[in-house]
Amino acid sequence: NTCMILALDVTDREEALKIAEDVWEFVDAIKVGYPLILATGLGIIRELAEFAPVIADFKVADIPNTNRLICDQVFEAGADAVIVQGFTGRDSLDACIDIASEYSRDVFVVSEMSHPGGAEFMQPAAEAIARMALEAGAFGLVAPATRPERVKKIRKIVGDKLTIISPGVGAQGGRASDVIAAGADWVIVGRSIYRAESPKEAARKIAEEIQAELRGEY
Ligand code: BMP
Repeated sequence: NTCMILALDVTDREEALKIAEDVWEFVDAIKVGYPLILATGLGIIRELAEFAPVIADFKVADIPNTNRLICDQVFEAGADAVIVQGFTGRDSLDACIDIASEYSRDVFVVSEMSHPGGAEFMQPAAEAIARMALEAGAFGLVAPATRPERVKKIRKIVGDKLTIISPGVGAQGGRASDVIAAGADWVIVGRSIYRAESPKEAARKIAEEIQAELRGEY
């Protein structure tokens, strides 16, 4: 368990597969989203699943019926988990969780986003979204590494019942060890790895920082 998820936001298939091959030993999962899937097609999910479980980040945010149709496609394509928005409400979330449980797959719910704008409208709703995700039986939450104090707050609300994955490390200014200390289970890292001269070394360094934090060396 490396406590790290690679956000693979490149738009070239060969590059994506090369990076996955380089860094798989340092990551527990690979997150793919619109950039890579729109560029290369849904088939990339099965190709990447050879290296690690794949989390499909479609930030699903529609009415229940459309959410159901989207999640069905995502799981048929081989994704192990899907990321959905929480602000669309309980019925929309329930639709995603229903389909996920049919496939025995997982749903992560975004409570509040990591960029500065994520504090404008989402932050005031984040704690209620976290409670809803807990009640609805989601697998986990996405909470911002750029605001470790918010991760701490969300962790208090959900206890150890939900897995917290946290983007915003590196390029967005967050520090992996800080957000792990605040209660995140996994950090999500994109640019700091895939844009590094050596993605493998970059991943190794962040993995080591996390392990040192977990050993209490920070
Ligand atoms: P990077 O490490 O390059 O900043 O990438 C972070 C990844 O996490 C991106 O794929 C982004 O879309 C995603 N993400 C985020 O940065 N903040 C959120 O609140 C939710 C996300 O899914």
